[in-house]
Amino acid sequence: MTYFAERLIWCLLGAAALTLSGCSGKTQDADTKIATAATADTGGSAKGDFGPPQGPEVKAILTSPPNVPPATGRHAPAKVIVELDVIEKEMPISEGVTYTFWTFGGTVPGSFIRVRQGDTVVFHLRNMPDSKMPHNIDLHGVTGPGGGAASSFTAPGHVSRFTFKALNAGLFVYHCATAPVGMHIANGMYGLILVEPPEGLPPVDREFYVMQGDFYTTGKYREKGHQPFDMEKAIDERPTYVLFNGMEGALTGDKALTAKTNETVRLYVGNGGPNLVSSFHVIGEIFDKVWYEGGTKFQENVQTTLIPSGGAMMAEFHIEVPGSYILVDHSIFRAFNKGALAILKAEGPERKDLYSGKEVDAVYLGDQAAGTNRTPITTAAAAYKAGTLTKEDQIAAGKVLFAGTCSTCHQPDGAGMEGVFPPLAKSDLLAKDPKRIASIITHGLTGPVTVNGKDYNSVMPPMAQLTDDEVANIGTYVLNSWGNPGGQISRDDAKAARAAAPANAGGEGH
Ligand code: HEC
Ligand SMILES: [Cu+2]
Repeated sequence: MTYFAERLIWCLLGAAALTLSGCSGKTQDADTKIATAATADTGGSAKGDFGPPQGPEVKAILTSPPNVPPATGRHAPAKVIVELDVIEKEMPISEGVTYTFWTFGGTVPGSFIRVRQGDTVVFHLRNMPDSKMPHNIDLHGVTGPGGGAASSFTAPGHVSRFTFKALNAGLFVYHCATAPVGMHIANGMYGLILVEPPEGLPPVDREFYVMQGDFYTTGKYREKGHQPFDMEKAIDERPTYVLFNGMEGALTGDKALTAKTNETVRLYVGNGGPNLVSSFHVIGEIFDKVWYEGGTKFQENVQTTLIPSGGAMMAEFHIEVPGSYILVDHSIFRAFNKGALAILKAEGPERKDLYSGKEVDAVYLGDQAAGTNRTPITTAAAAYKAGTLTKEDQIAAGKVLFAGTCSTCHQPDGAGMEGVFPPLAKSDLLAKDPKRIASIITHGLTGPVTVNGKDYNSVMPPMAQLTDDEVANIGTYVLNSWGNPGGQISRDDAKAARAAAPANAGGEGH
């Protein structure tokens, strides 16, 4: 049934209070104008009342993230049964870290619900018998006080039922609203309900369900073991984690979202909060369309879109170029230091006409050449040629190179930065296998490492741009500085390390 047929039915059903003149079969133009006027007069929601449900009852298909239920495909209002379980359970929040989540449907975010505007939704909320808390649900797509909260208050081992008519189309957040509300949300009690417009949404190739949330644990970011909720951090809005889909790495590695080039992807993205606003961005893509705030209108050609806490949006983009696209909260420390990072992998043939990949990698010294005294480097190079290179030459050259390459992260005094960049000063990891430094420089290092009793699990990019000479000099400098054991790295050591397999962080030396 078309939208206009729909309107006709609605007119016949006697929504006369709005304006009957909209029903008397005039030109489309006039009709549109009147629809607009009606919207203004009524606040817009009564137009979603298409009368009583028709046809057989429908049981809503609920999906776990990142999956989205299929389109309802319905053209008339129906009675839709939703059965949602509240489950309190321990799950990983990061590698080696667990948290007691409170969930709708056993996942964070909770099950995705998809209905059509005008549907009558009969909502059953079941709280598992082994729950410790009562819970309820406030759906932002409900017209009625509390969005269902008071009617759905459910003790452990009980089930509640309430019914609402989905008057407004849009993408809506739902969440638990039991006191203390902030705590229930912080523990993962939120999800999305899509109310399709009567004509449905335009078909796309892939749909994904992603939801951001901020989490507060007593331990630090990535501190191992079971981590309880930290009320004080939550009140101060100092999250330990900011995550997509409830767990660091929920959508990376082999759990990354996948698509193919030439496909159109639609993301349904919500923000459960409880505190932060998301600056949602996909690195390397431009949203062709964004239904901002989950509403009816779309904006086009958007780079970053704001998703309020307790809000949502839909974004569509066509994929032209294959590769990995990174979903982030562009408040960027959240992405790289609190976990707000997901990956969409697109497969397909290269499109060099659209994106070349790296074309030039030439030396560009810029100001660095003028500002830095590079004499020790040239001295060392000349000494090497003459066959008179000493350890002292290497240390002097390595010192200059270290300042230009490594000190940004490891700090000029090699002290590192706690929890982020491990120290090179008195590093027990280096002492165990001093020659390994050549491999670490040329191949980089990823995965968990322990240095001087502290755990790190981050990424050092490979410094493959350095020549064998430079690697040898930096390595020798580090080994002979800050209480490290001494020793020497030769050009041949560097060459051999570059050719060998990368140093594995999980391997020996860990
Ligand atoms: C962009 C930041 C960054 C730069 C630049 C960088 N590193 Fe690292 N480095 C790291 C990180 C992060 C780790 C830990 C990796 C992990 O967790 O697996 C690390 C680990 C190491 C380690 C082993 C751990 C330890 O403390 O002994 C050594 C040695 C090291 N880096 C040396 C260097 C040297 C030498 C350079 C310059 C050529 C350099 N790094 C440049 C970030 C960096
Ligand atoms: Cu709750």
